[in-house]
Parts: sequence; C-alpha cells; structure tokens
Amino acid sequence: MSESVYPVPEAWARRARVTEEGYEQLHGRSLADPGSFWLEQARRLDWVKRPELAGDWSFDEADFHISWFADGKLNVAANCVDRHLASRGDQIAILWEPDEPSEEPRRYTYRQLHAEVCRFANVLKAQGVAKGDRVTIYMPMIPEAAFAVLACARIGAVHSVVFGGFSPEALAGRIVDCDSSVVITADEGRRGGKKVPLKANVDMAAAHAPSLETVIVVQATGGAVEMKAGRDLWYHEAAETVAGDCPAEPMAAEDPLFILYTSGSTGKPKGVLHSSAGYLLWASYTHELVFDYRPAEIYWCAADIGWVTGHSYIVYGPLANGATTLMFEGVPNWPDASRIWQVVDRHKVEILYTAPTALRSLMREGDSYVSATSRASLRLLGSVGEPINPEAWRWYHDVVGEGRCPIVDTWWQTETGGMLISPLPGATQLKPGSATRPLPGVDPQIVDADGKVLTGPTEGNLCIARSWPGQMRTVWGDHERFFQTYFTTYPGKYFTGDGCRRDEDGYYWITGRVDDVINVSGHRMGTAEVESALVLHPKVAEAAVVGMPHDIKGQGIYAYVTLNANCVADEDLRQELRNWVRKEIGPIATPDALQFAPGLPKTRSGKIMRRILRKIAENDVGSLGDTSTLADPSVVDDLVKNRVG
Ligand code: 6R9
Repeated sequence: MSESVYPVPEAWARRARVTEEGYEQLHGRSLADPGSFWLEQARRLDWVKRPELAGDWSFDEADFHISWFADGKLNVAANCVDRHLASRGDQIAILWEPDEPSEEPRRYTYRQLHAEVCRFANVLKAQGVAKGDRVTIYMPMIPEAAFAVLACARIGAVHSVVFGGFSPEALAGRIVDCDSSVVITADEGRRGGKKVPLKANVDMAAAHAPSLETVIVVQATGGAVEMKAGRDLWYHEAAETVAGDCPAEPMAAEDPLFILYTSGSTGKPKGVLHSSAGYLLWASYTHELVFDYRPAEIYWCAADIGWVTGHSYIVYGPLANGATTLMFEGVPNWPDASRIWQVVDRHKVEILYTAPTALRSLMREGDSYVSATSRASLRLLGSVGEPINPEAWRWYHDVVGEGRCPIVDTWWQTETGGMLISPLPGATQLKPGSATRPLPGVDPQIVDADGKVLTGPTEGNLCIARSWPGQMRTVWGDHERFFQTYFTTYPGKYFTGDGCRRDEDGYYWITGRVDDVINVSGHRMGTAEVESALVLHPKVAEAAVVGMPHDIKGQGIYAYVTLNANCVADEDLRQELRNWVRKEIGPIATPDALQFAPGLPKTRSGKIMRRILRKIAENDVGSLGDTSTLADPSVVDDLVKNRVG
C-alpha cells in the first residue's frame, strides 16, 4: 500500500472555505458542541418553521431512537428549486447529456425545473397520490427521473427509486415491500446504444405486484409499448390536463423523504428510509464542503439515479446548493473509451465524481483516449463506491487530472445518506487509496471483534459512535431489523459492515466489507440474494456465493452450486444458471464464475464454512486453515480440484 503524500495544491489552499487548521477546529467544535454546530448548519436550508432542536438520539436498546431538528418544518423540493428562483432562476439547474453523442443536450434552468416539477406533482395528485404514499420510480437517466423524484418530495409522497438495470422480479419485490400503488417509468431506456425495455419490465412485474394500480409512462424513445386501459397513462398526455402551479407541502423534519433498497448480508434487500430535513441537510453540507462547491460551477456526478450516489449527489445535494448538475444518460465506454472526457470538454465540467470501476475499465484502454481531449476545465476529481486502488488513483490524478486536481475519495453508504469520511480539497493532504479523515460531525471508531475500541494506528471494524443528521431512520416496515442489523454487533454504536485501518496520521483506509456483502463495480450485492435466486432453479439443490478479486469490477461473484440428483452438470446448465440469476435479479448479479460442487464444506451443525469457499475462489488454496471441524473434509479436495477461472 502506498504511503506517498500529496500536499494541498497552492491554489486550493488559497481558495478553499476550509483550510488545514480550519478543519481541525471545525471537527473539534462539531463534536464538542453538536447542538449549536448543527443548528448553525441548519441555516443552510429554508424552513417553513426553523428548528430549535438539533439531534435527539440514543443507540441503546432500551431507549433506541434517532431524530434531528424534530420541531422544524420544511419542504425538500422547495429547498432544491423554489428558493433559487429569485437569485438564479435563469441559471441552468439540470444539464442533460444524451446517450447518443450526436444528439443535442437538454438544459433546464431553475425556472424551467420549477415548472416541470410542479406539473409532475400535479399529475401525481390527479392520480390520487397523497402525502405519505409510496411511489416507485423505475426510470432511465433522463431529466424526467429528477422531475419525478422532486415532484414526490413536493407533495410529501415517499419515492422508492429502483435502478433501471433491475429485473421485473426484483422490481416487483420492491413494489410489494413498500406497498406502492403507483409506478413511474418510461417506454424504454437507452444505455450505450442499447435499448432497455422498462415499460415491458413493469408489465411483467405487475403480475407479481397486486398493489399496483397506476403506471405513469414517460415517452423517452418513442418505442412501441402496450398500454393497459385503466392502469397505464402517458405522462405527456396527463401533463396537459393539470395546472402549472403546485404549492409545496410543508413537511415535518422527520417525515420520510425516500426509501432506497439495498443489499445486506442476510435476507431480502432492505428498504433504507431517509428523513426530510436531516437527509437534505447532510446532502447539501457534504456536497458543499467536500467539493468546495460555489453556485453555478459545472458539476458532474456520473452515477445512476437508481443508487444512493445519484440521489444525494446528482439531485438533492447539488440542487439544494444551486448547482448546475450534469445528468448523463450513457455509459463511459460508448461509443468509445473517450466519452467521459469528451463530455467534460463539451460542457466544461469543473468537478467530476465517479467510481473506481469506471476508471479501471478506462485505464485498461490506454491513455490516448484521455490525452486526445483537453480536460482543462477540471479542477477537482471525486471517487466513490469502493476502495480505489493506488494504481487507479494515480492514473486519475496524473493522467486525467494532469497532476493539478486533488482527488476526494469519499467513503459512505446508502445508510449514511451522504459522505462521512473524505478529504476536503483545501485542507487535507492526500494518500492514494485512503478516504483520509472524518468530516466535521462524524465520530468514527475502530473496534476489535469483541467491540473493544482501539486507539492509535490500528485495524479492525468500522463503527460510528454518534448519530449525524443524514443517518437512515429505519428499515421500511421493519424497525426491529434496523436495530438488529446495525446496533447489536457492537452495542451503542452504528456498525458499518466495513473493515478499516487507521494509520499513524489518523488516516482511515477502508479495507472492504467484513460481512457477506460483495461490492461488484461499486454496487452492493448480498450473497444471500444471489443464493436465493439460484436455489429457485428447479435443478439446484443448494448454492453458496462468495466474492472473488476482479480486475475491473473490484470484486466478482463466485457461485458454488450443488445440483439435485440426476441433474447433469455441463456447460449449457452453467450458462443457463448464470442467465437465470441475471433474469431473477439483474445483469449486475450475474455470477462471474460458477462451479458445480457435489458437496459444500459444512460444519457438523450444518453451517457452510464460507471462509474456505472464499479462499478457493481467491485461488489461495495454500492457506485453507483448519478443515478438521468439517462434517466431510473430503469435499474440500473436490472443490479445489474443480475450481473454475
Ligand atoms: C455510496 C455507496 C456502501 C459500501 C461501503 C463500502 C463501499 C463506498 C467507498 C467504499 C472504500 C470508498 N465504499 N465508498 N469503500 N472507499 N470511498 O457506495 O453506497 O452502495 O450503499 O455501498 O461501499 O464497503 O460499505 P453503497
């Protein structure tokens, strides 16, 4: 691991809001006097009723609760749109770059965004959507996805965005779990020149989602779709029948803003629920601090709105801060590996935020795709989603940024609402591969397996010792699961599920998940989820899934499958099973390697020893450790012998 240090560039030390000394002070004050620190920060939002209370929380079982600014009232959409009208109504709010580079970008000023959001909100109201109702959004990366999200926030409906790459089955599960009666979708999506049949997927999902009553369809490609009478309506037709103005519903600070499903180590995906005020405050605070953002700068977060990064850093954070946020429909390597850099040049992007997996896939294509472009507008680069390996970090820094742009490696999770550990560009010396220091307000602790808090340079499990405004509030429909998942492993603390090292400078190095979650291309996949999909196949008796190292994706999915008696393990079945998982969950869950295993290594009590399966998948068979406690140690020999890949 590299320990080279990159000092804060002169220009950044001069311009930044927070300097090196400023950071220490701010962090100290945020923990010493959180009440006044957060009430002061709350001034960054526009309130219908300004709060007098800051955080009120306890992570202890007897008194478990989390709330922030509980006596405040505001509307999130009004904060992201309306309050900018007077000062920057004609500034571009959303700058949309289409998949097809020869097509014209679309631009929406804050004034136009206001009109679009109001109209969308009125269409929802006309369909009977009211405050507190859940609305599922299954959309491509088009501006209407952002309008839909903000329209929900405007009327107090709770949105649940489902990534457009998820299968009909996965979509149905998410519609059912939050009991949502309305889905907003598009005829088709486009990505890298290919069409995604979103509306057709919704039709298939509907068969398994009895709560679904209304499907609102945005016309994106003009592709042919079936419209079911009484259930489906075209957005553009409905929009003509509603009024242009829609008042913003005043919401209590703790009213839910959205649900976003994420994979955990056990069971089906959890509906992570975020609050209105605390979440928005966190998105706005971190977006401003970490990107040192000034209004009107061109900012591009190249994530998808279906993930939390898209929620917090394409929509809510930047719009709350009056940014021009670029929304990209396409993919980094289409039509070729220079697309990202061409988009940067086309729109004079100043801040670029992307994932290590994208960088690794572009790095592989060679520097010529980068050097053919100018990138002179870039001044800051960001990374998110997984640990960034020092090699990719250096390429990003030296080749993409030509040595002049700091990199903010931002560590956070769906559950945290926004960044928790990250450099500040004017304050933090960088070390490639380290997310560096906690943001002001964040109190990380590293604990050993017994929960003992470790001090100084050390390595262990990453916890957060106190609440922050952007923290998730519950698992939708299962508050007990929320408590059990995050607050019982190390009582009194929030457990992140990540392993972490802290060096002699107090820098944090995230080492990856310590639970049964795999990080594939920066996306979380629960091993249990892939296993459940596999065992649904009629020929599969049992399955165990682990992560394996992957050059581009960071981690790949390695599946061990035991077949039912009399089923033949061959290449065709291997392919069939991979496609099966793809169909059940979505392309991101497709196993990279699938090994037929006559038996799995189990303890005498029947527990699968994943440690051994991981070692074999990693091709680290020299150190399998003690296998003597296995019910049948001989299965290991077969697994090693028939390892795939
Ligand atoms: C924002 C997001 C969360 C998990 C998290 C960790 C990994 C995210 C990281 C990082 C190292 C970073 N992760 N950012 N690991 N360095 N800068 O990705 O949310 O999809 O919920 O994933 O991703 O393992 O626990 P989410």
